[in-house]
Amino acid sequence: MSENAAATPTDSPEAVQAGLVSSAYQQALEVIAGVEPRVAEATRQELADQRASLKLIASENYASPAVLLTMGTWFSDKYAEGTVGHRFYAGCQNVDTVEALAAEHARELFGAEYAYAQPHSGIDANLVAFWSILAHRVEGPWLEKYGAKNVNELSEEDWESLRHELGNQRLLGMSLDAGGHLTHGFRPNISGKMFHQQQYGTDPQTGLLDYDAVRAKAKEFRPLVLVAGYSAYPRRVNFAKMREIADEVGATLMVDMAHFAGLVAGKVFTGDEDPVPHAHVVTTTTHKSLRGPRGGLVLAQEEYAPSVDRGCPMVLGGPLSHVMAAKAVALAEARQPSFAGYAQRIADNATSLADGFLSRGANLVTGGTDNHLVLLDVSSFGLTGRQAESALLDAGVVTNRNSVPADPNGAWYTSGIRLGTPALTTRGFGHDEFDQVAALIVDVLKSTTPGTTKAGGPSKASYRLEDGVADKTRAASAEMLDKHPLYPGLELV
Ligand code: DSN
Repeated sequence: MSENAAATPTDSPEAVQAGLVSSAYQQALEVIAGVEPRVAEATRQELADQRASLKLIASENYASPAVLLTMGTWFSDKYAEGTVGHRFYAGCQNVDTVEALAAEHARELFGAEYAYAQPHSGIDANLVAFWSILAHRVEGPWLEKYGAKNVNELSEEDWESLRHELGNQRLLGMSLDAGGHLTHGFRPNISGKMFHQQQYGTDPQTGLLDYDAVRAKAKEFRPLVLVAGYSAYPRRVNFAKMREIADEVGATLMVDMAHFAGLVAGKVFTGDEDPVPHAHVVTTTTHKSLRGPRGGLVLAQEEYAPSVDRGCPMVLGGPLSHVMAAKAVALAEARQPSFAGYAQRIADNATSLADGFLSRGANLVTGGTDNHLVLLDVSSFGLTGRQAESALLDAGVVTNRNSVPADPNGAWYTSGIRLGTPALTTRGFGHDEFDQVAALIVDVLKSTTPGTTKAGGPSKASYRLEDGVADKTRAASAEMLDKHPLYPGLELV
């Protein structure tokens, strides 16, 4: 993906491949336009927009044409509830092939004992994980006590007691404003409703995880599930320590590695920083740093495999076979030796981005990064996250606003901007370009002033960006983006 099209001879394998991809999409868009031209037009425009902007959303990436094309097939039309070789529908032999391949690649790539490729998304993967932990730890022993093979064999009275027991378990996860995810026990999410939940945060001075504080909280709360993982914490986690804590309190350790799965796959995170050998259950999405299709995945240690396998019908319906096929393709790509280099560049580029901010006087939560993301505290610019996000978007820089720890502006306006390097690294941006990206962002934020409300008070949403700054930023970005084209050689007429 990072190859520069300008340097590619027309008969090279890359150019031939780009010609095939161009022709595939050209023809597909013509077929679509024959039915609903506005969808074809929006699809073309989306490519143009993505090509023309600096995509810094930490959870986004650009999947390869092979992955994207795999999603647009007749596998979409097939129902296949069940598991490989054990389906509730006839005619699933080809779905079996792609699901088994996705699971095999996932096991090999991550060194996992078991892989389940059916979850449609990250929240689905987490729901499968939660319910499989409940099934393994609570329902299983309960059935054994009553000598029942499954819940249908329980009396109404025992079933009622079991339902109460299942709904009476405790979960400890990282709080949203410290960088955790809303599926890790946040009250408005189902995870915060189905469990009694408590949250651990980060050290108020350093912004870093304090393992002693997590341990103390776990000892006091004694959760069934300890969740580690994050979506806005710019640092690595010691999963060996998290497992020690889980073991001390008899909890199951579940790690959500959705954001950093690519760094695990590329062996940037190894040893204590690799969650797979330490966690009982690991979940991920496949479309972030892993560069696959939009979907989820569960990895588990063998003892949890039978309950994970019951993801359907436990919380899932029919699997998205076309997406499982694309997961198999993406995971095969991630097993190529070149993926490790890509993953390392993601981390190196994040360091360069962070250094670019720090050298220009900006404040970063935790003072830097050692993963794929940076959390910029924009309050020193006199802005909310919402104002900063909007001004940057005007200038063609796509980010998302994000809470910082103990955020005075709450989760809607926020005081932070989250920036990630996976997408632009896919395009081939390197050290100097990420430094320049930091310079452009600081320039936009310094040129933005908060607006006022209708009543004349300070607004958290409106803002004014000095004239000319958006155009200047777009022009500087275009120079870099043109050097690193998205889908080099893909041309639509
Ligand atoms: N929406 C994803 C993110 O941006 O981190 C996680 O759900």
